Amino acid sequence: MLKKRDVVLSEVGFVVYYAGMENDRFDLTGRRALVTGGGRGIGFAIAKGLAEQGAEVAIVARTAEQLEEACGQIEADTSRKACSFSFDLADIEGIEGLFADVVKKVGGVDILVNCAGTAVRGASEDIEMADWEHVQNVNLKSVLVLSQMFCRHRKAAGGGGRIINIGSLMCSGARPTTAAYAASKGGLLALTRTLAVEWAKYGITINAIGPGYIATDLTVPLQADKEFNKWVLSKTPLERWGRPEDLVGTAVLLASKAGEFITGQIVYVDGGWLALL
Ligand code: GCO
Repeated sequence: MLKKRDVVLSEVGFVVYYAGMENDRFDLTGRRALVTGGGRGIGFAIAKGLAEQGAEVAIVARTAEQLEEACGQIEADTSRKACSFSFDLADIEGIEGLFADVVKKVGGVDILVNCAGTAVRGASEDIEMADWEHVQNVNLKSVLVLSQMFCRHRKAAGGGGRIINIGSLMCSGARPTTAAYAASKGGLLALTRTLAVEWAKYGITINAIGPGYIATDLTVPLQADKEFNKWVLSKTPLERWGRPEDLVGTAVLLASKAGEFITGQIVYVDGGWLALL
């Protein structure tokens, strides 16, 4: 198929410009994406995927070395600018300053991907309050505070914008020993829907992606557990653990013009898990 503005020399040597048959539905050129948890795993894959579609990306993670490497790889693979901010999203008070730093460095933010997350697993009757608070702060409270910063920024910029929250199968189901994580992800879906219906008037869409069991650092202990691994594969019709890259297409859809009429939704990328009886 002819690429956009292909220059084709006709037989008589005239240069003929063809109006592009392509369209810009998924083009993110000129957009600036802030991705939390962007140093590795799902966040890194999504940050790179948005950059592949033309976006400039700012990634946030706790460890500076991880960020250096991630930015270098994104810039090398996509020729798009990537910058990094070492920050722990458990530091709720510091989020306003983080967002201001990102806007100062990148010039603005059009897409916010809330991917940073943590989990504490154990018997619910033994949950320590400090662990509960930490999981709620990172997985839910930080998302609200960052989204508030984003909304005010977008309103001042004249409106528009995309928020993509990384949820979980636990937005709609549960397994024993993950109460803090499941509660945070259930709350994340409710927050996604509330902000979607409230901020639609600002032209901001807010959606969630619900990953199935994805092979990342967060699930290494689970992948290594033979019984757990067997259970995951028995519940996944596509019979494999997901890869972070499996989520990129959905993130691009929700961030781009192609997804402009989608808001308040959760798209499960779960290998068929939730479809299975
Ligand atoms: C767990 C896992 C899950 C996955 C994912 C599934 O402890 O069962 O961490 O929570 O990470 O959220 O969608």
